[in-house]
Amino acid sequence: MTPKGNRLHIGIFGRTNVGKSSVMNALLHQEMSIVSEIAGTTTDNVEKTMEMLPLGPVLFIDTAGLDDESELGEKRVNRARETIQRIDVALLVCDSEGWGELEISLFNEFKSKNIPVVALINKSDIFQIPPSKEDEIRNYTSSVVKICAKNRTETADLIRKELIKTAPDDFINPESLVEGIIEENQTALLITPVDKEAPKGRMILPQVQMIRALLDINCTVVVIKEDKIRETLSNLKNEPKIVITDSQAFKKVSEEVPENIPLTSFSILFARQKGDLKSFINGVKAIDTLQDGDRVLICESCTHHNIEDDIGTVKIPNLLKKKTKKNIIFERFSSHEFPKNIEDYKLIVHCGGCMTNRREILSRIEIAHSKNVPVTNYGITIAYCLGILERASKGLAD
Ligand SMILES: Nc1nc2c(ncn2[C@@H]2O[C@H](COP(=O)(O)OP(=O)(O)OP(=O)(O)O)[C@@H](O)[C@H]2O)c(=O)[nH]1
Ligand code: SF4
Ligand SMILES: [Mg+2]
Repeated sequence: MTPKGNRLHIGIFGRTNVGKSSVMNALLHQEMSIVSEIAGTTTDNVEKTMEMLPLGPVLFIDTAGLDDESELGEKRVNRARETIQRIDVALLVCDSEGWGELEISLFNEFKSKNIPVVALINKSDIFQIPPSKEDEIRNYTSSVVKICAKNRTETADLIRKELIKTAPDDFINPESLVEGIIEENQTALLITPVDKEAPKGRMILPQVQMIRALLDINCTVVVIKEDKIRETLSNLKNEPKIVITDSQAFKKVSEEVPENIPLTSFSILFARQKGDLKSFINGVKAIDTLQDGDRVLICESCTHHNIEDDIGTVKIPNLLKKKTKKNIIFERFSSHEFPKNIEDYKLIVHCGGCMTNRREILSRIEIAHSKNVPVTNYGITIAYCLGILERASKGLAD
């Protein structure tokens, strides 16, 4: 199954009762989200993945109405607003009367984040929108579709056509994980420790994705554990074009892989694809300025089961303590929501983001930078603390 982070994230927004959930159900051809005539029916995000050809794997997110004034409304509205940080395309639903201040402010928010917007004028079976109103909407976005969400097949068809036109190009033609580091038919050596963190009986998602990216360009992929490096290098007829290692084995790998063979890590390649490698490399330097009592935020995009020497709670804090010799306060945050008080932190160390999309990581970097808080990520922190960041990121952040 396609990882969630690689799916086009499509958010459905609008006032209560305009038909957002009906649109979601039309797109999915099933009763996924509850529909009713009572305003405020959707109280929390409803997410569903699907294969939408020819776009490919997408994730739909139905949100609560943004004008919900009920007791719980504020929480719901905040939740819907948080969703804006991680969507690639917005479907903004309104009915014939509903293009007003709320839609305009939402539209401006999407525009400021470069999120393309498809405006959906719903309930066309019972309302006829005046042409002047429709023109007004077209002044905001060229993508305007009149729909009747009750008519599912036609609605899904109209929206799909519009999505094909509006989806961001970096989704339609994404850059490969291994772009620029290896060419067709060359050999890559992957080093994947199988330790307590490795799930039983399978490889973790970043490893699988890397193998797939290499196979896509017909490379030979040699996968080993970290105790077979010397043996494998001497057995291979030709030197590998690139060695890609799990960050946790960096030290040993960099000692055993000769300097003339390029070496990088899974997390550095993912940081390049998912976020902004340059920002992360600049951000990591803040480690050297940390003082006693400074707070560092360990930020994870999903909640996962903690294990004994978990990377976020144990490994990264230990590395930073050792490197800085300062008494740093670490706080951990795992959610799609981003903490409101990030200016209280001297550094944010983000996880690899394998379960999230590029948009969410870029939004987080942008928010942090707007508050002058440096951001880096796990893999880059590990490489930096071990003194091998320069080698591992050579030529990748230009
Ligand atoms: N006539 C007509 N009714 C529609 C259409 N689309 C949705 N509705 C009705 O409008 C009402 C609200 O639809 P929902 O899909 O629940 O709207 P929503 O925007 O998700 O509402 P909240 O979750 O409460 O914010 C329901 O009674 C739907 O049956 C449409 O195209 N035509
Ligand atoms: S915390 Fe981050 S790196 Fe870890 S599994 Fe979740 S998204 Fe992936
Ligand atoms: Mg709803």
